[in-house]
Amino acid sequence: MKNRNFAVIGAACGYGAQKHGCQDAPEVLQSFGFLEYLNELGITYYWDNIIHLHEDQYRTPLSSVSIFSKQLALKVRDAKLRGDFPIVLGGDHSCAIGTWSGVKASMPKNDRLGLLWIDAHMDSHTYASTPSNAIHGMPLACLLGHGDDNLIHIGDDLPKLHPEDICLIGTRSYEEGEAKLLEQLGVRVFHMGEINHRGLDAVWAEALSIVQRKTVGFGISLDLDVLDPSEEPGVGSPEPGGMSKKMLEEMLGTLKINSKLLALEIVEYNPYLDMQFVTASAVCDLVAAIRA
Ligand SMILES: [Mn+2]
Repeated sequence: MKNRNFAVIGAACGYGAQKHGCQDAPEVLQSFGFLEYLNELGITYYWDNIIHLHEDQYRTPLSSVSIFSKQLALKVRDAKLRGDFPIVLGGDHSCAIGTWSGVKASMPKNDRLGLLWIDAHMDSHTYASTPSNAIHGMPLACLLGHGDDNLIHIGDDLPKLHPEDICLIGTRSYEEGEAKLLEQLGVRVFHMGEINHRGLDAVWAEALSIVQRKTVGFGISLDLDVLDPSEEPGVGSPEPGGMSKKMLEEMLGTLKINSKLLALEIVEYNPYLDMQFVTASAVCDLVAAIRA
């Protein structure tokens, strides 16, 4: 990836979460020195204004996420069309709707997009199954074409992802309704238990083959809550029993020679729950791992 510019896109989105905080993540990461860190690594990047809605655009979480997703999708699409490598800094995970709709919009219609969904949760609810109505619990279902009309037609009317082109890694907390949807669709879920049993490298190899089998390339949607909260406190919805940052860094490091990686998003950083910026540093380290 050495010759590609990074397009760093801050997505100040908190409309999808119940807890306050993730919307300030891009600004805090910027002040923390994320861009200086890219400089130190010798990465050339393009930094755009952080996307956030104006107060008068806010009506309901649903309308806000919908408007936000359209704006984010356009930015991501344009970055791809320039030939840059988009790195989206969330935001709560509802920003995934915009990120991957944007990547898809940059591709020829029949080209398929793979996606690694690295997350403690499934994020595959619809309004019919959600216990909380929080949209950050729905983005993966939306990208598969299941969900509210205002969220599944960003860019065009087609589902952005095929169930057989994606997989979930690190899952350990979910509700029945979303698990059922993924099962019906035939989506491969690598639960944390399977990772502990087989080892992350074995699971990683299988996951990479799934997302590349019928696609032209794949993206990574990385929810920081996949990491163990004892190590990384600064996340929106912490769940015990996660993977170590070191393990994940090693796996991301295997992607350095992989030109099929189309975009990366890192979401659910909650600066108000972070301690001494340890999770902010983790964001930098995880980006560096891919580039190294
Ligand atoms: Mn998530």
